[in-house]
Amino acid sequence: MTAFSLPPPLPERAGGSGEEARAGSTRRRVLTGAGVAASSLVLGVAASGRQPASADARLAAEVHAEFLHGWRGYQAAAWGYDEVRPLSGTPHDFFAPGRTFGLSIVEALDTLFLMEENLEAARCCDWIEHHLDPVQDASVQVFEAVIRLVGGVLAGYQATGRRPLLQRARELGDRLLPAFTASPTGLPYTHVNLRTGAVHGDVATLAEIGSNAMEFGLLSRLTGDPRYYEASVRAYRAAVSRRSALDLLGTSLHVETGRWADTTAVAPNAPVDSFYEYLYMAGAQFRDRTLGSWYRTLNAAVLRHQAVRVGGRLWFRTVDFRSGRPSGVGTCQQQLGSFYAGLLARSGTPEQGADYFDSWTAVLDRHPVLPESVDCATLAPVDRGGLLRPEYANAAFDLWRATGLDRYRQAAYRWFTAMRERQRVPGGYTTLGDVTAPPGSPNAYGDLTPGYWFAENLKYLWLMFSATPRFDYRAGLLSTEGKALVGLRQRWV
Ligand code: DMJ
Repeated sequence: MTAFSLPPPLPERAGGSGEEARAGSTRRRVLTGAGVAASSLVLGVAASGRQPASADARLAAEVHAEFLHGWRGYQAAAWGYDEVRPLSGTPHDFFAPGRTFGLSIVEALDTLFLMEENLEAARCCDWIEHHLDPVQDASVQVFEAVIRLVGGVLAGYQATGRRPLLQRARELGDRLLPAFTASPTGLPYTHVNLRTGAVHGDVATLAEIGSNAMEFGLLSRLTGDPRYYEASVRAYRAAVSRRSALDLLGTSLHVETGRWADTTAVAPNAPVDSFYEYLYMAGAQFRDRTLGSWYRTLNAAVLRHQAVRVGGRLWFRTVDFRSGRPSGVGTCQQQLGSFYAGLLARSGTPEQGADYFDSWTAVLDRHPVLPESVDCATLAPVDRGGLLRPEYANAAFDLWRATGLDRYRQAAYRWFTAMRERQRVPGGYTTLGDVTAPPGSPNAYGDLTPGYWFAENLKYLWLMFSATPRFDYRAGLLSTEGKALVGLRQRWV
C-alpha cells in the first residue's frame, strides 16, 4: 500500500505570512498503509482507556433488551429507510426527501456486533452491500454523511472484514471529497450532490469543518490513499490558522473567502462541539502530533476564557473570540455540549471533566430527562425538546474509562432508566416534544428514533456493563457518532 504523509505543526494565525512555506519545511511523518507509525515522534495525547472493572450481567441484559426493542421497531416499520417514526409506524428520510441510505442499518451495525447479535449484524452488512447507493442524485450534508455513513460502514468493515464494505466506504468518501477539493480555502462546502459532485453551502460551522478526520484518516489508512486525510487536515489548518490572538475560534467560516461569518466562541456547544473532539481523538488515532498540539492550544483557551462558575457549577460561556468578552446569548447551555466532560477527562483535565459532568447531573436531577438546552443560572429548560441525545452517556463512558470510578456507571444507568421510563413506546424509542410535559399530554411526544440512537445511546451503556471481549477497552476509540473506529476485536463473517 502507498504511504502518506502527515501534516506539519501548528500554523500561524491569520495574517501570519509564509505559512505554507514554513509548513513545507517542517518535519513530516509517514504512516504506512497498514497503519504503523514509521516515525519515532511521540504523540502528546493518547488513548486513556482502562480494562473494564467487572461486568454486570443483569444490567447489560437490560440494556441489550432495550436496544433490541428499538431495533425491532425500526425493522417492523421502516427497514431499508433511514429512520423510523415509532408512534406513527412510518419511515423518515434523513438526508434528502425520497432518498434512503438505510441510515439506521448503518448506525446499528457495530452496536449489533458488539452485542454479539451476529445474524442481525450480517443482515445489516447484506443490506449495505446490496442496497446502499453511494451515487444517488441527492445533495447531502457532508458532516452528517461522514460521521454517520462513512464511519458506520468503516466500523462494520472493521468488525467483519467484509471487503465490499470497505469498497462502499471508499465510494462514499470519493463522492464526498469534492466538498473539500472544490474549495479554494480547503474549508469544506457543507453539501455535495453525490451523483453530480455539485457543491453548495458556503458558510460552514466548525463541527462541519473538522468532524471528518477520524473517518477520513481511517479511510486513508485502510485504502492507502492519502487524499481523504489530507483533505481533513487542510480543512483543520484553514480554521486553526484563523484563530484570534487569544487562541479562540469563532463559530463558522465563509468557505470561499476564509473570513469568519461571526465573532462568537461557543465551545463546547454546538455547532462547534466535535471540531474540538476530533482534534484530540484523531490526534490519538493517528499519533498525529500536529492535531494534538492544535487541540492543546485551543482547548486551553476555551478553559481560560470561557469556563465560568454559576452557582458553584462549571459551565462554558459564549464570548467574543477576539476580545474574550461575554457575548450575546447569556446563560443558555446545550445538552449537546455535555460530551465535553468526557473529553476533558480523557485529555488531561479530569477535575474539570468531573465538575462539568456534575453540572449536567444537576440538570438531570431537575427534569425527567435532559432537555435540549437549559439556563445554567436556574437549570430551567430553554428548549424543552428531548431528542434522545447520547452526549451525557458518552461523557459518563469516557469519564469511567479515564478514571475507573464506578460513579459514572451509576450515573449512566440512572440516565438509562430515565430514558426507558419516559421515551420507550411500543414501536421503539421516541423523541419528546417537551420533557416537562406529563406523559400522554399533547406536547409530550415527538415521533422519531434518530439514527444516532442505534449508534450511541445504548452502546455506551453496553460497553460499561458487558465487559465484552469484542472491544479493546484500553486502546479503543469511538467517533463522535459512537462508531468504534479503533478497538473492535473479533472478526467474523
Ligand atoms: C450525533 O449525531 C453526533 O454525536 C454528533 O456529533 C452530534 N450529536 C449527535 C447526537 O446528539
